[in-house]
This record gives sequence, C-alpha cells and structure tokens, in this order.
Amino acid sequence: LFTAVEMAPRDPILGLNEQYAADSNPLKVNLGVGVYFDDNGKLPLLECVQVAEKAMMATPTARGYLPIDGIAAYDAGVKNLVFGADSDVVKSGRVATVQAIGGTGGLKIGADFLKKISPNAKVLISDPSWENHRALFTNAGFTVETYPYFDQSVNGGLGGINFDGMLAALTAATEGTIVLLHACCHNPTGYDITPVQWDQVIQVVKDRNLTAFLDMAYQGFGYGITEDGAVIGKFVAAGLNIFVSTSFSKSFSLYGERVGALSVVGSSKEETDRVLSQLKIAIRTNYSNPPTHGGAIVAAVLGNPELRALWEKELGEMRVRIKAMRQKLVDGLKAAGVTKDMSFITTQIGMFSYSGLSKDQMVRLRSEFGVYGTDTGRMCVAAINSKNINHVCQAIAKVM
Ligand code: PLP
Ligand code: TYF
Repeated sequence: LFTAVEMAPRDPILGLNEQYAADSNPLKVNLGVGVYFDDNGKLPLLECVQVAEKAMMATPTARGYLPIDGIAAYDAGVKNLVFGADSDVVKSGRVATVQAIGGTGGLKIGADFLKKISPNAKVLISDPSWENHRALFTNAGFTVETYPYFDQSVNGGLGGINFDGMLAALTAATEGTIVLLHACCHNPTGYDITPVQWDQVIQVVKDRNLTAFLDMAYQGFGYGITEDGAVIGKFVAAGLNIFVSTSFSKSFSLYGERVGALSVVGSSKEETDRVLSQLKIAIRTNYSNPPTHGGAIVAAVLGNPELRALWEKELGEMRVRIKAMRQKLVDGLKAAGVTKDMSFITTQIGMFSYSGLSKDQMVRLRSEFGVYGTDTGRMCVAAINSKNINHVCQAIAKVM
C-alpha cells in the first residue's frame, strides 16, 4: 500500500524548529517560527488567561460536545471584536461567525464553503504570502496564483510594496476571483498597505466583483485592536460580502489551544442564516465540532469588561516590546558596523521583518551563529530580547 509513498518535504517554517532544537550552540536564537516570546525568552501565559482559567476551575464543568459552530458566547465575542458590537452589520444579523480550529481552521472552512459556491474561481494570494495559504486553498481544490506585493527593488533597493503591481493584478482578475488579503501585519514581509491604498483595493474588489478573504492572524499587533480591525469596517461599509478568518494564537498566546474563527458577511439576515447552515456542513464534514477549552477562555475574557481590558493591556505590552526591539535592531546593526540603511525594520509592522538577506546569508546565520530565520530572509522580531539582541546584531553584521 505504501511502497510508492514519497517523503514529503518539511514545512519550511515549522521544520526549522527541529533543526533549532538539535543545535548545540549555546547562543542559538530561534527567529524562524512566528511566536511571541517575552524579554526573558519565555512564551507568555497571559494573566487574563490565568484569571479566566482559575474561574473555570473553581466551577468545573463536564465536556459535552459543543454546537457545530462553537460556543455561542465565543462567536458573539468574535463578532463584536472584529466588526464592532454597535455595528449595523452585527445588529442586523448579517455576520455568520463560527468557532474554528485556529486561524488555519477558519481559512479551511472558508475555502471548503467557497469551493462549493464558486467551484471555478481562482484564488489569488500575495507574492509572497504565508506558504500555508497556497497549500490550503490548493488542497481545497482551487488553482492558486499570486498578485505582486513585495518588491526588493522598491525604495532604492531596500524593498517595499509594489502597490501599482498589486492593484493592476486585481484589476485584471476575472470576475469572481477570490483574493486573499492580510488584514494587518503582513506575513512574511511586515509591510502593510496604507488606509488610502486599502480604499483603492476595496474599489477594485467592488468594481471587478471579486471575493475578498481577509486573514486576520495578528489583530492588535500593528497599532491596536480597533486600529487593526478598521480595515474590516471599510469592506463592510462598501457593502461587500467578505470572509474574515481570525486567530487568537498570537494575540492570546494560546497557540496550542487552536482558537480561531471564520466570519462571513451576508447581504441580509436570511441570506446569512443560509450561509451559516453551509459553514456548519463544512465543519461537520471536517471535524464535527470544535474543542472546548481555548474557546471557553477567550469567550470568558472577551465577555468580561475587566478581563477584556486586561487582555488589551497585555496585548499592548507585546506590541510595544516588539516595536522597541525593532528600534534596538536598527541601532544595534549600525553599531555592529552595518553601513546599509536598515531603518526599514521600524517601518515594518507586526511580528516579522523581511530582512533582504539572501538564502546563503540565512544559512550562514544558522550554521555559524545559531541564528534561525527562514530561507526567504524572514526573521521573527517578536523572539528578539535584550539578552540575545547583541548576538543577533553581531551575527547579521558578519554575514552582511
Ligand atoms: N494566517 C497567517 C497569516 C498566519 O501567520 C498564521 C499563523 O499561524 C495563521 C493564519 C494561522 O493561525 P493559527 O496558528 O491560529 O492556525
Ligand atoms: O508564519 C509563521 O511562522 C506562523 C506559524 O505551517 C506557522 O504563522 C508557520 C507554519 C505553519 C503553521 C504555523
């Protein structure tokens, strides 16, 4: 049965974790996978999560099956967070939100549903994008192509967004094309388009009758929860039927609990109810219904004003620390002798920096210095701290 089964390639990002774990270099630093670590290099367990868990443990509950679309209070919390509690679209019942197994699960449920209603549509993802975007939509049966996004030749060779190219590709897309957009904190580049550019994208999506799928895996890591979510409000205000996947892996530091969601905006309550019924079929045929624990934590935090404020404060601290590390990286690289202008690192936003380093340089960083980033030159700034930054700067300076 398995004689012809080929060995699959390792995940280019998660595969680095194994290599990192096996490295005996005492100075090793893992800037590969997109995970936030605090200044002591520890994965944080947020206080808001601990308080919610303590309250849950004080009155333990049995674990029955959840409804197919998840915990009702969780779905309501996500809706309010992503679209605003007072928004017309929520109040009029035009948002269908389902709990999902991480942001990945939200993308997969959305992809399966889209394949049913738009079987011949093409999917466009940014060039580059999170590699799982391509794999996931391809697996769901779609042909996946790219729209231009990052261009190393922009900004005098320092790199940036080729917005004209992006807009031209979207304008040229056939009607009904599904366009995957990073709502904020673009992975892997760290470059986001401006609010004015978003308006232009929305106009093209509308004019060309495209389907926008917004992946929001980093809400709160850019400028704030509300600020980062504003782009969703723009699409809704334009009267578009959109898909939004949400991940709480990073914003709640709940990676292993697999907490995410998918929200779909319909044109009326009646239409949205029909959409929800189909999303539930997609869930049922993938994994029946979601797990309880992570969703219960997030529902408890989002539904309690004090815990919600505590979460916002803790998320703000993560955001501020990453920004401080960006500045320290720019200063540290200069002090280590790098003459190239690296200030683009502070223009980038979210967890990642596309460094502009070549594959050869990234391989040297790993083998000679134990500094792990992806072959594409992406580094997770959220894993840099006051203890490892000097080594990171010295290592980068040496390979440059
Ligand atoms: N989308 C993007 C852009 C991501 O970077 C990630 C990261 O993990 C995900 C989706 C998936 O999120 P999750 O880990 O919650 O499945
Ligand atoms: O891009 C990242 O590093 C995160 C984590 O298959 C991740 O989004 C990476 C690869 C993968 C799943 C999650």
